[in-house]
Amino acid sequence: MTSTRTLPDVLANEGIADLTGLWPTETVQGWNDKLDPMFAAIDAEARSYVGADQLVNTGIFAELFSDPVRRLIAGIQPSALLYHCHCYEIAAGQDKSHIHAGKLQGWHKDWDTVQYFTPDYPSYLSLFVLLSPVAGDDGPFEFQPQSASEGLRASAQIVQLVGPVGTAAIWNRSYFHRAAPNRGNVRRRILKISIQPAGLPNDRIGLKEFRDAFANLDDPQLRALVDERRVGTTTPLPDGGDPVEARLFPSSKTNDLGPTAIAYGRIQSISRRLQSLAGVGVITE
Ligand SMILES: O=C(O)CCC(=O)C(=O)O
Ligand SMILES: [Fe+2]
Repeated sequence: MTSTRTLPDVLANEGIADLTGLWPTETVQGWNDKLDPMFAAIDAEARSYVGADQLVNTGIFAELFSDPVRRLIAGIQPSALLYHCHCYEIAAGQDKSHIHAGKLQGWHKDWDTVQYFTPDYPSYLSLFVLLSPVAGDDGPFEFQPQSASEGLRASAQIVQLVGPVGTAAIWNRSYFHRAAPNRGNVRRRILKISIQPAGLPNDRIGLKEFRDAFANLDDPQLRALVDERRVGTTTPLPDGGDPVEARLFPSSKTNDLGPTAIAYGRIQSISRRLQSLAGVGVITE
């Protein structure tokens, strides 16, 4: 569904937009050819990762941050810096979400985004590219649009990220979302990028994974995305960006949460907010 609204507008006010097609399917298949042996070596783990440094070494990083992708990112956040950049697999045959399973059937906001949350501007974004085909029982990512400030609602309309390899979305980490349980018999594989303005605190860009990525990149336009020295600055990305029209994701189902769960979630949300304002208990994931 196309709209005449820009991505920053949609990401601030609906929270999620469709990026399918931004990475050609053949390119994504090529990434899987490289990733298959890497993941095969670690498939005993409930959740397994291939990090930013490995994405650089395999050449995937350079294909991932192609010219149109960098311009799209800079069109939303001129000074974007990476916060996450990895591929991960989650185990098959599960009856619970792989993350935050204990509460609200896994529904959560990324609480590390709450302290500097701004309703009018999408500061904390993730991009997902499906690297394995995902149907309803294969642990789809689920997202509740139109309610970053409202909180989680019982039986709310939600977007489910299902589709073939290459299906992609960009979403606001301050909205409620979850991974549905991966009940199927295939490990679900996703490529995840998170971006935020360089001026915001960033406790991940100094990790070895990103330092090694930086050290092994030559292209200044790619290096800027992982340059720890940009933290705390407003330095724009070198190539600049264009405003991009958003494609909306239609909601396809409702969540299974009832009023009691929602009331509990409200209390939890208030308490997290207070902790965050007090500068304690900030959780990153
Ligand atoms: O794996 C997923 O589908 C969602 C994980 C999640 O909560 C996140 O990336 O913030
Ligand atoms: Fe999350």
